[in-house]
Formats: sequence, structure tokens, C-alpha cells
Amino acid sequence: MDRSLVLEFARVTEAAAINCAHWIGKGQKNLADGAAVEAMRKMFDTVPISGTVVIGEGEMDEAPMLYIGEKVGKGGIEVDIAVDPLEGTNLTAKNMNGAIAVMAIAEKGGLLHAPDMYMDKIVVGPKAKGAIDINLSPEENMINVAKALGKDVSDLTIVLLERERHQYIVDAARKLGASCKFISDGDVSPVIATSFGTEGIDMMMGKGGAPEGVIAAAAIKCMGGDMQGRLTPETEEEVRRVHEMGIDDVNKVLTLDDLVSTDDVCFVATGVTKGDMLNGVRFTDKYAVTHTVVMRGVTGTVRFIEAYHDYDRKPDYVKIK
Ligand code: VTB
Repeated sequence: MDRSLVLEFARVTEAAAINCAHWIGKGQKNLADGAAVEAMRKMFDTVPISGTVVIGEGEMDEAPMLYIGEKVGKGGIEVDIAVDPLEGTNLTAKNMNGAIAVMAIAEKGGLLHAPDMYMDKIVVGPKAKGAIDINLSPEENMINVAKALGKDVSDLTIVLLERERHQYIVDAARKLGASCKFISDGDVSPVIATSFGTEGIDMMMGKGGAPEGVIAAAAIKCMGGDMQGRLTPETEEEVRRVHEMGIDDVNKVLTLDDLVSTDDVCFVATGVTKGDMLNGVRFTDKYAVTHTVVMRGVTGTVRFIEAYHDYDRKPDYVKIK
């Protein structure tokens, strides 16, 4: 992918973030999501790619826009795209920290076509690459990761969604004296924090969305961290969907290379509400101000872009008033 495309991709998540930002704190998560989807979809029409949505808003019959298989872009290099126009719909509805508009773009065939179900995840930054094994217990993983990082396990910080299903991870951390950082929703940004190394997060563990897992894996790939996942289908129908993907063994460990099989990948996210990695959308008298991160797998460069969007000169679909 041409490197200049990253700026085009930034425009797409910026549009999604601006368009849903007026729903922040309004208790309307579906309307917020719809606004993000609509702006993202329309902005894609300006981007010189021939893109196929491989992770999106649902199957063709359940989603009007950005459905799986939909073609986007005004024509150009063929790419596959995983989108989450509003990651953290609840966070947005409640004006809580950490909602983002996010997507990953890769050369054709580069992204796992993860179905909408849960995925067990374990993620670390570059220094602990190779030290994780999702088949081991949380305790063993914590000990191995601490060793790789050259720190005492009691100095380890693990980020996880605060859910009852994760009590076994919390128990392991408590036993070893490691620290847990709980999040209420939105596990893409915390996954990335493992590899930035600026937020004091060493590891992410636990079950979240599989689509979010693939999108986050794109960022981990760009930053040289490590991740493993395992789909956890809960119904016969979900098992069928895993088999349909060509995965015979539902317990198959998905390595980072299984999740994202190419270095020719980009990750882009714009903050909607304020977060640890990105500022949320802010409005001045004249501008909508956005904060975006773009990453390229080929070079590993991570860029932050602060943009000032003039209300009067934006197309209708990114106007906020
Ligand atoms: C997960 C996580 C997402 O929703 O899908 C979560 O990956 C849903 O988990 O980032 P529960 O079913 O336990 O609520 C998000 O947090 C998006 O909001």
C-alpha cells in the first residue's frame, strides 16, 4: 500500500468520530453507532482503493452499510478492511473514556475474517514477544511475561475487561501480587497500550470480541508486539461459522500471523471520547478537533495527527451542527 494512503484512512475515522460525537452522553448507543457508520461509509467513497469489508457491521442482510463483503473506495489498489466505526458504543452513550472510531486495512487476504463472537486474547508488547502461550494458565503466563520483561511478577500490570468470566485471571494476579487494570468496555485501545509502553500496561488478557481482536492485532503487528487468540463459539451456529472459516479445530490457537498474515497493514483510530491513547473529539466555535493515530506495518511508524476541521467547509455528513 502506498504510504500516502494512511492520511486518506485517517480522514475516514476522523469523519466517523466527528459525526457520532454529538451523541456523546445522550444514552443512544445505536444512533451514535449509526452516525459513525454513515460518515465512515461515505468518506470511503473519496479514498483511492478498491476495498472489501471483511469485518464490519454484520452480514449483508442485517447491516445496510459496511456489511461483510461490501465494496468500498473509489477504485485503486485492492485491500481488505476491518472496521469498527464506533468501538465503545456504551462508552459513547454514557460519555465514558475510551471510545474510538477504528479500522485496519491490509493487502488482500491479510486479515482473518473473524466472525462476530468471543475471542480469548492474550497480548504483550515487543519485549515479551514469544513469552505468551494461551494454552498455559494465567499464572504461568504472568510469570513468563514478567521474566521476559526483567521485572518481578508483582510489578506486572494486566489490563482486562471487568467481567465475571475473568475472575480466574484476577485470582491468578492476586495470588502473584500482580496489578489489574479494569476496563468496562472497549478492549482495542488497552491491547495497544501493551505495545506502546507509555501507560504502564504489560499485558492484556481475557475474552472480548473476535472482530476487535483482529483489528487490535493489526496495531500489534505494526508495533512488533505479540498476541494470541482463540475463538470461543458458544452455540452450534457459532461452531458452524468457525468451521465455515476453514478452521476445523475450534480450539485452534490463532497466532499474531494467523490474525494478520502480512506486514502490509495499516491501523487507524480516531478518539471519540477522551482516552489514554487519544483525545476525544472537541468542538470550538469554528472547528471540530480530532486526534488520530495511524500505524504502518511496513515501517512500524506510529503517527499522531491532530486535525482542525472547519465546520463551514466540511461535507454535510461530517457536520455536527
Ligand atoms: C467486547 C470487546 C469490545 O464489547 O466485544 C465487549 O471486545 C463485549 O463484551 O471492545 P461483553 O459481551 O462482555 O459485554 C466491547 O467492549 C465494545 O464495547
